[in-house]
Amino acid sequence: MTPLRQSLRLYLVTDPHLCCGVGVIETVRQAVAGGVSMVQLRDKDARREDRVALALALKEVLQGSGVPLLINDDVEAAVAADADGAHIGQDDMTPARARARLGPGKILGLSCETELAVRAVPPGVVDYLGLGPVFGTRTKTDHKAPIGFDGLAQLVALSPVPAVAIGGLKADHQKAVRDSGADGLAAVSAICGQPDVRAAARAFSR
Ligand code: TZP
Ligand code: MG
Repeated sequence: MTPLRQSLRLYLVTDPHLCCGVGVIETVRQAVAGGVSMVQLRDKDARREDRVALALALKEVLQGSGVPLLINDDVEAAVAADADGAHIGQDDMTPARARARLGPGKILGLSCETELAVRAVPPGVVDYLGLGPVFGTRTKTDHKAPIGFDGLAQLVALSPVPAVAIGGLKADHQKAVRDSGADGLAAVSAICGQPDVRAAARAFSR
């Protein structure tokens, strides 16, 4: 298994509103203690300088853990913070442009909701795909229709790169995600804001 596939196993995507109890930094600390293997800083409303500052703080938390830190949407913030990579959507900077800004050594993820989008993934540019939403979710309301596990399996089969499932996923979906062929599962609300973040993350690795 390549290190990236391993990192995709349990992917925490942070949400500052859901993490409001202990905060994003403490949430990440506890989630990594619970077995999270990759972290994405996702904060749609932050100013870039605040996003970069938070990324730098998260890098310190993740230092020595082997857990990569990616930044959602904001490739320039990922460059400024020297994060491990960036995750973009269909409406963000193009994958080719993001790759050019990040350079070859960084991880680039792309969200795809449809077969059309997966088929359009440019070769040799993107490292992994985020596929979903598998289920409807209150965490992100502007998504297309949920694809379910059958839809997920179809997109995974088409994906030219490793893939992670997202959208309404809880610990007991782990097996269905694995059966779809995806390399891992990304979660926001099943971990962020849970009363015991570490235990919530650990529930996924059981
Ligand atoms: N992209 C597709 S669904 C989603 C994102 C960022 C949110 C997933 O959140 P949750 O709380 O794990 O359902
Ligand atoms: Mg985006």
